[in-house]
Amino acid sequence: MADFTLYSLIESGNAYKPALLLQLSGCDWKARWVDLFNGENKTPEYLAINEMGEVPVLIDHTEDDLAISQSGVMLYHIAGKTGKFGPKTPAEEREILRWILWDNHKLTGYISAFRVLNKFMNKGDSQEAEFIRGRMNAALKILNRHLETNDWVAFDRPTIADISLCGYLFWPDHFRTDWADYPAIPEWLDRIKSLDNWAAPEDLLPSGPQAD
Ligand SMILES: N[C@@H](CCC(=O)N[C@@H](CS)C(=O)NCC(=O)O)C(=O)O
Repeated sequence: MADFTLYSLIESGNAYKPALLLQLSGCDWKARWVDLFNGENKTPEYLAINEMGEVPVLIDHTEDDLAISQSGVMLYHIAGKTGKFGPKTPAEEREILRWILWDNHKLTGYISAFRVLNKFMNKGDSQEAEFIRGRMNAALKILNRHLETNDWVAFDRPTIADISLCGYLFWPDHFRTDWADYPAIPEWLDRIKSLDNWAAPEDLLPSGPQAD
């Protein structure tokens, strides 16, 4: 049996975050597809492993099938076990957490909301979409400005902060963004892509049920 199972699906950038860390860290893991679009994440069976009804969920089989929700917590958990891409001091822990919280709220939060309206609901031109898009653009501007003078988001090395923030960014067309407007972001994404063992979301996440 693999060490980890990641409940996930290809459409989820939040699932890509732990999947990418598992991949970059050389972990032994497998994906378990979740039928999110038909509401599997709201079934009693699913709520029993994550009361929040969200994807992803990480099961750590090396710790009595410990179930972890929230991608940021998974990133800390995996990095803590492998010793890779995590903080080395309490001050580093604070700095990385600062970016992961900002990502969940301001970057991924607004990108994923706009992307749902734009790509999956055909409502990309609605008033609510315009409001969310404005918040998304403000967050992209902040990230771009930070990356103009920093190769990596925190410190001088790649960390789980980079892995969290890049979760949706390999799909700019899904949220109507032209990287020409934020030129430091694609340069940073290229640095992430050049990490050993990097793989695209499509190569890591499932698009349907798989054989065991
Ligand atoms: N902050 C959470 C966000 C998880 C999230 O919103 N997942 C989406 C899929 S990418 C989801 O499950 N949406 C369905 C729902 O919330 O009901 C994380 O980082 O894990």
